[in-house]
Amino acid sequence: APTRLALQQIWPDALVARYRAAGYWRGETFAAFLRDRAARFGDDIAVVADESRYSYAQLGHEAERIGAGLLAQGLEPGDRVIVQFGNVAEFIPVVCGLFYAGLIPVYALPAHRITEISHFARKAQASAYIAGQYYAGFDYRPLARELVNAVPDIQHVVIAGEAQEFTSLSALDGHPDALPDRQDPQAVAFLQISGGSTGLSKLIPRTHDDYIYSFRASNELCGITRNSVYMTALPAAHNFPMSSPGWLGALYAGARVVLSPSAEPGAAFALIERERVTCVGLVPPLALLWADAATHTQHDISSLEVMQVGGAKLVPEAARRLVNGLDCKLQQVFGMAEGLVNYTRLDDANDIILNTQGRPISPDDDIRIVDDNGQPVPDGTAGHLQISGPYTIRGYHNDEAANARSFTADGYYCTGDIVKRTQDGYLIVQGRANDHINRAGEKISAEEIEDLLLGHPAVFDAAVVSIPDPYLGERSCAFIIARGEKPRAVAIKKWVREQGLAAFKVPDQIVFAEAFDTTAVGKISRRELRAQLRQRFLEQE
Ligand code: J2J
Repeated sequence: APTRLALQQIWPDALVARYRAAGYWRGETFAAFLRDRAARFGDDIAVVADESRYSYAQLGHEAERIGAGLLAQGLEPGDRVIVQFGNVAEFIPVVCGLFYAGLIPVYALPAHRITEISHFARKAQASAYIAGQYYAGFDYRPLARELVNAVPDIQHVVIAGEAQEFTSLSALDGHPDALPDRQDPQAVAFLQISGGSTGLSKLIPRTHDDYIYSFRASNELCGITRNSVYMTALPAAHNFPMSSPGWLGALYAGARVVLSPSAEPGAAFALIERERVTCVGLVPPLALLWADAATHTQHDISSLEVMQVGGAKLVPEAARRLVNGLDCKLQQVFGMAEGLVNYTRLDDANDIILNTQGRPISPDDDIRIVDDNGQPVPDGTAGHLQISGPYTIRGYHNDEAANARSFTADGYYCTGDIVKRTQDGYLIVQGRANDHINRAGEKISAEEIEDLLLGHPAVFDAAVVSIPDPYLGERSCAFIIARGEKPRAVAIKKWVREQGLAAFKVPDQIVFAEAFDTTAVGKISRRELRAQLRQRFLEQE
């Protein structure tokens, strides 16, 4: 069947042999390692969220109940299941339950709304949706209702909390014997979502072998052991706090995971004190906020050993502020849900930690930095970053157009990032080649928002551009040519919000323009237009 085929990632045979021989791919599966930890670390606390605590044994039991319960509902191993939770107690048992059942999680962020969720459901041909009743003041049941109407393939909806007409998470029940006892470690284990550089987010198929390697190796580079306490302060479904080394790395090590519902320093510091957190991953704006708050907090956060910062560029001046303001180690992380992750090493010299975004996890991460014509550039020269390696995908799920754009003929992933490499093999991120807005680590596709704006009756044309922002790093600015009378900016923003999409995608700023420059021969490209608008805007400020 075509969907089965699409759920494979195909590395060339020679690379498969190499990755196995090198011990990167060990034939482990998620279900197998989780079972093993439940048996070995039974009474140790695995997950802390709000007032809930799960020991490794309890997490295993919950996951078995949920996994077997979903199969009893008629789902079959290999089916895709959209999972949408905030940082709450149910999230990790649900994901582990899906792994136990051989079901394929599709990770949505809590901020996603019907536009994104129905897109994921269609692309993944998902048959189920699991969410919490409420998170951050939003009720997910009406969204579930809309989803079922929009995408008939969604046959099952499970809600944690008051489920109304849907199945309640707590009511799921099934016999563990129904769970598959073996799974293929080379098969796709889940679908992660891309930052969305062009158009809507793509689905990223990751295999057991490749992903487990990435966080097992990350544990070593981030100092995660059984004694560690890892805090997830960013949304737990995001690839960074999931796998670099993330809560999965922590569970792999037999460590403790603390889910923080808020990344705001007051709340997070209280949890750090209570749980003696040792490691946390943050985006640059949050890291700076934490460093400021740390200077006058009442809380004892001295247990913190490592603060990782990634998702967006940490400029050297900001890195210096962190190093000076914090009593723990700073680790820069430059990663992507498609694969490659770079870390500064914990024992690197300050100069490297402040000025680079680290170097790859694996000796077999094959980094190519090329010019606009695809020719390799020398070290120290900026170019396009392309990668192939033991945990980098060879293609997106069910998206030939994106694959034609984002992968070279010989299978390298074109990251869209412009980087340069130092002589010691560290990478420095310079910028990017495609037009997305990196809003405090949340990636927004300019094209996606432009397409949406063009649907507004009063919008004749729109160009969405990233503008440097002192707090967010970048914010989004929509330049709009009105059709007829100019609408009010607030009305446009409100309209965008009502289209049912993640709030972080609503343009931060709207600027009306009389016309766009389409000089030269005929029209200039969207890219040039965006660059021009950004330039002119910055000159005026
Ligand atoms: C500059 N740009 C960065 C950094 C990511 C670990 C850490 C982050 C992500 C992530 C991740 C950057 N400096 N330190 O998945 O496992 C930008 C780049 C990159 C894109 C990927 C992980 N760290 N970026 O952010 O899939 O442009 O993953 O290509 O969300 O974020 O975004 P995403």
